[in-house]
Amino acid sequence: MKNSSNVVTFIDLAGHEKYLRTTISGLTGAFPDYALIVVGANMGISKMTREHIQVAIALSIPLFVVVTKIDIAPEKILKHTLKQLAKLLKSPSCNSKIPIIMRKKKDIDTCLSKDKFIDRITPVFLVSAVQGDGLDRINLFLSKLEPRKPWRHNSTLDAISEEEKEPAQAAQAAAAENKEGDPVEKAEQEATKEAEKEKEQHAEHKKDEEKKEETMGELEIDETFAVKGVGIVVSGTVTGGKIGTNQKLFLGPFSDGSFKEVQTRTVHIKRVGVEFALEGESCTVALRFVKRKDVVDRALIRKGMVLVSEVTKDKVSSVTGIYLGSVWAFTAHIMVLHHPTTINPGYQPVVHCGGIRQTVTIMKMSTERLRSGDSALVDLKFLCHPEFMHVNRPLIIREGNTKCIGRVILLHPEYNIDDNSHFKQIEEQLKEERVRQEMMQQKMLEKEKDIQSAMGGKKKKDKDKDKDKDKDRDKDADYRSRRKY
Ligand SMILES: Nc1nc2c(ncn2[C@@H]2O[C@H](COP(=O)(O)OP(=O)(O)OP(=O)(O)O)[C@@H](O)[C@H]2O)c(=O)[nH]1
Ligand SMILES: [Mg+2]
Repeated sequence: MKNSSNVVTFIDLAGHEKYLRTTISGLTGAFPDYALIVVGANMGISKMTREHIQVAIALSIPLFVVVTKIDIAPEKILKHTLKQLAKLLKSPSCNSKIPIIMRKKKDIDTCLSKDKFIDRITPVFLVSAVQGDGLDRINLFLSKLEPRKPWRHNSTLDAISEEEKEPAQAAQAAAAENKEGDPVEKAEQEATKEAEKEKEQHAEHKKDEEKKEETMGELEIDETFAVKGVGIVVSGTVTGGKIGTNQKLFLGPFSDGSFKEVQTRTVHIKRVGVEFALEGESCTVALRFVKRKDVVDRALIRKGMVLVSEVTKDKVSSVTGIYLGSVWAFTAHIMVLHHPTTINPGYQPVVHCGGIRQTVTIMKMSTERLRSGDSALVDLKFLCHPEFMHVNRPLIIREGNTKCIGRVILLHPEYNIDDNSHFKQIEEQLKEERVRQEMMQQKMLEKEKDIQSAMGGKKKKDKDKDKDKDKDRDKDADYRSRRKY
């Protein structure tokens, strides 16, 4: 661990239907960078394979498939399995993926260098765990994967929360995003002097934010331990900033919505003591309550609780612009993948969102009722206790055979909404966002075309890009190695 430059963490989730709840929690709460779906060559595509692929896609986790036991699968059966798999992946329910079998090492480079792996290409590996066939290719592939930041779902969220606060600022952010875009549009936006001024202010504000983020930290708890002689230890993923030793943090929300001040004693990554853990790393943290009256039993610390460097009450955070407190309810945009009849207000399914898993009540819906295939905005209220939520994070709603996917749009610290007017506002914002996204996509496509037409320069560009990537990696490794073990 100390000498390695590249560490891959595997999270082994359960395959059996009985444990689907746990598997979904693992996929939402452990923030995996990629999902590795294992299929038995001799067994074919099972109901659970479909379910797991669907959940990974709903959570926008890029996936790849390992078809194992090729040593014992008759050729005819293997062919049938691969055909079934291709059919499933290419279907619209899987966002029309493009499965590609990785037969040679070269295929891996081709697939990764296209930078499209994240999007639609789904690598498929054929292996025998017993005879070792194909394992070298998986190892090579794993060593080349880049980490993602699956807990970050900012684009829209920032636009929405900022628009709520200050429409002008949000427009500025959008203008900045479109920097390289349409010159006419740019000219229009820059026409007024006021806009310029605000732009400067925005840049300054951003600098301040960056400075503050240096000392910021957020960890989502997925397990707790009571260690003899150490006390309470929590484990989880760092979802913002860094978590270090002797850092002052807030732990919560407890069932009354409160946060308690704690200080970290030690931080471990894979059982090795470190000075700090960076965003994206899984770690365990030993805690000490700062005030004696705050000391609580380990049993009161739940999955989905957080350690945060800042808690704001009744307002958005000055650092992230996001509400940092406990919320009782939220508005989500959901799509019903399957429901036997209709969903109406009052319905009580379970929501999985990050490390959170709790029963909610549907309070309001933007449509009268929801059937399979429908989508709508819904207000969901937690049944037992408030939670720490992130806007724009994907969620999965389940109850029996019912399955909905969606994302968090708006947080309600307390729920006291009488009418449906907020749905209209959000719908407007979502529409704007879709237009913005389409524009961006269009621009990306145009750029891609430009690159392709300039084929001569392409190879060099790729090389430069690889060089940059290597540089980044070196820098990252350097930063990590400077951390004291
Ligand atoms: N012949 C052969 N057997 C394999 C291969 N891969 C796995 N197995 C066997 O399949 C059995 C099940 O493997 P597991 O790794 O436990 O499967 P799993 O999907 O993790 O099962 P759960 O954890 O129960 O969901 C074991 O007995 C393995 O030895 C392979 O490539 N060839
Ligand atoms: Mg297993």
